[in-house]
Amino acid sequence: MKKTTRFRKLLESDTLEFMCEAHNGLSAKIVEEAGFPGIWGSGLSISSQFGVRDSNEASWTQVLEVLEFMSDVTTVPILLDGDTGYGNFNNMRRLVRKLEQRKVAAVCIEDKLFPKTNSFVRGTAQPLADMEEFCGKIKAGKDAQGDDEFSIIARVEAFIAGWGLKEALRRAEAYHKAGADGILIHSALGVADEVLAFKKEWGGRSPVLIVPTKYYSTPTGVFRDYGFSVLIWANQILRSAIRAMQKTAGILKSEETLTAVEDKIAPVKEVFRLQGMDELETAERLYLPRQGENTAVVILAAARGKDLGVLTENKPKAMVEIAGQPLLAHIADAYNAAGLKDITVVRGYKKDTVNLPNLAFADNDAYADTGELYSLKAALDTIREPRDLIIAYGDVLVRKYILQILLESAAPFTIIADTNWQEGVNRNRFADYVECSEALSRRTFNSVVTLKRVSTPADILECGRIHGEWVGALRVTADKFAVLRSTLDGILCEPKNRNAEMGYLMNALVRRGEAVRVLYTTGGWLDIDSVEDILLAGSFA
Ligand code: SPV
Ligand code: MG
Repeated sequence: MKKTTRFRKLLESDTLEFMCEAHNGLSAKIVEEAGFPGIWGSGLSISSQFGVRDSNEASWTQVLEVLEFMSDVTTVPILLDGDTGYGNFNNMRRLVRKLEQRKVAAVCIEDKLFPKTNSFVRGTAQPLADMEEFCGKIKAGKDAQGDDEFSIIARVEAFIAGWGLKEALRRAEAYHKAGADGILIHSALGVADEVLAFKKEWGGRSPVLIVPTKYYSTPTGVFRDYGFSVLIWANQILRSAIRAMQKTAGILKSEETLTAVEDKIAPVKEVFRLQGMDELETAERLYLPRQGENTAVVILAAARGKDLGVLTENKPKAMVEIAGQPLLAHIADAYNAAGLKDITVVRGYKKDTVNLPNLAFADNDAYADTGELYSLKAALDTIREPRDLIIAYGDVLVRKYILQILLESAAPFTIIADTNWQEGVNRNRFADYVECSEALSRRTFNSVVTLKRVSTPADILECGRIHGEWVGALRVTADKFAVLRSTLDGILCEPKNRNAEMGYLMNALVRRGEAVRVLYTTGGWLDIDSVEDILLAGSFA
């Protein structure tokens, strides 16, 4: 049901209905949750939450902004306290159109002069609007509304200004004739006499609304018996918030600790609930790319890196500084940038120096006489549930796109091979050269290339068979987690394999009949084996 329709139903229902004040999105939501079928957008409260006076100091468009937030987070109708309509008939027309755009159901205007003063501030000194002029304003508003069920309430301030019942009735009648959908009769007395007298005379000519802020001691049943249409609690949410804020601020200032307030204020999770964080989380699952979210990364960083000499005397290679931060931090940054946040680093040599934030650690304390697979086992032992995995070297810098290519692969096992492998040969070191089902060519664009063999120290690949160099990252999908684990255990149960490296594992997987997908690339990575590499890495990072 439209909000305008819902407000009309409240206005025209034959029982007394209650509306409650709100002054921003949060309070509007709270009022709706409390069960109120409608919200009073109080001028006093909205100006107060801005910290200004209820004297049209906040511009009407600033009020409108607040109304928009209130309307967006609620489903019940809002009746705006529109003061005097913020100008003449012309301003009123524009106000009505803007309110309708924001799904505000109704506006109440009072017959005073702009800039208005709150009715409880020297009321009898307040001049009333010219009655005819005010009728024109009502008519203009009614003619401006696009939705037939938008409502305009005319607020009669005759009692406030000290003019008495006769004037109140005369004005109410004129406003009714001008098209007002209801009359709000206001009074600043501590008893309800004025509004009761008015209602008695007015009868059922049109719905009557009241604001019993001052005559609050009158039992609500009296208003019910008199047949008032809507009762408005006009400022109590604001006033209770003021008291609570003053109290908490005072305690915090004097006690200088949260312990005195923590269990007396709303928990942060209540703030999140009111903000609708649940919905956002659901939407994120629906709309945000989730690449990498379920992937755990294992970085093998237990080795010292002897070839770096004094640089690794007191820390492992992974912690050697490159461009101002440890190699491992650069590696973690690249993985983070690809959406990979769950990173376990296997430490060994000088493990206490490997202590970067936001990383998990597993230790291979036997690093001195074991190899990479032994370290991998230490990491897998910390990962209980089957997960997608990326196993990577702790001395290899990679560009983010390399990781993205790896993550996009649908294959159960995937590696990246650099076709520019000849460069490495000149560097006179052992490298993870790979022989594949096919060399890179135009044909491989459409075919699935798989791994045949990785060069290992015990079984070095001859030059003629090399198709690329493994860049040091293997991706395994969760459904092959068990295969990976059992292959690894099978290797490590043999004492002679204590020193086995990653190439050995990949060859074992191939021998078991697993297809290890190879994606070719050129460059985009750098392994750090020498002091010269560190210098190169500075510009890479
Ligand atoms: C308001 O809530 O701003 C009102 C009602 O206009 S009163 O303050 O009682 O005049
Ligand atoms: Mg007001």
